[in-house]
Amino acid sequence: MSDGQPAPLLHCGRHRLDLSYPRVMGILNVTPDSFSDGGRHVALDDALRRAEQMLAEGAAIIDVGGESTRPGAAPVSPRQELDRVAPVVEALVRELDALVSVDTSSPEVMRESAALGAGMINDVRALRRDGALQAAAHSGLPVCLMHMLGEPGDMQVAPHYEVPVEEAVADFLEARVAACLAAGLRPERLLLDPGFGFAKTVEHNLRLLHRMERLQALKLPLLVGMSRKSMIGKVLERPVEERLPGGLALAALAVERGARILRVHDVGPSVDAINMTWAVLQEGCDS
Ligand code: 9MG
Repeated sequence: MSDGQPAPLLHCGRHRLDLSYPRVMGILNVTPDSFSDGGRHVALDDALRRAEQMLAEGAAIIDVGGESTRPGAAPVSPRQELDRVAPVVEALVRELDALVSVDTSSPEVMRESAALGAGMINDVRALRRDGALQAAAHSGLPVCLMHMLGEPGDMQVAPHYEVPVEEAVADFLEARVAACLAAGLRPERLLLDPGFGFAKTVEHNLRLLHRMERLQALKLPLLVGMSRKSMIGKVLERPVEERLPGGLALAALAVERGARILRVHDVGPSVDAINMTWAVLQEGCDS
């Protein structure tokens, strides 16, 4: 099926990621509340086992994050973030040879993670922190640029856009791509993400997904994350542990609208949902 998107082979350090079909990125949060409190060694082992399970279920990428970006979350220092993330990145690369993405906005964490063998940078602030553009350019790694206004601490306080949300998101991402190119990042290393749940009401999120074709016009691979998010909770009135069916429906719709990487918690069911969606979309493509 031609969906107007490029079908690149993304160069992620030692790994190559084929984006001619949609792939799953498994979420591995390494904030202190994410794993057992049996000490550093046990927590590292828990993280490794969890990543191993996600890879076995079909994840192509493991996204490691040491800063909570939930609405209202408090900031962490680069040192704290590095202490959480670096041992996990190192172990995932060494023991599992995994394609590791690092969910960070900190130039220090980008540099150190790249040196440890990470294959991708996922920045919810789209390289707007001081020094982040230079650190990402120097790493040579692909970067996911996400749309967000404000900071996680205040982003959900009355989000408002003067133009339709899909236009605001497209304009923002276009400006960030221009900043990246000016800093020496290569266009074939960039991915874009509308940032579902970041400075957006439920209505913004629904509209953005419905009109995601607008972002395909930017001609870069699209990554989306909606897994377990409050937009599902609000529409279906479900607590976080009952949001999987809603999340799978959103994943299928996102693939139909051009997403090539889905960032999810529940890897196995998501892989099935997107592969099934993709099979339908491919129907008739060879004939
Ligand atoms: C870290 N993180 C949390 N939600 C996310 C999303 O929707 N996209 C990306 N790229 N990262 C996210």
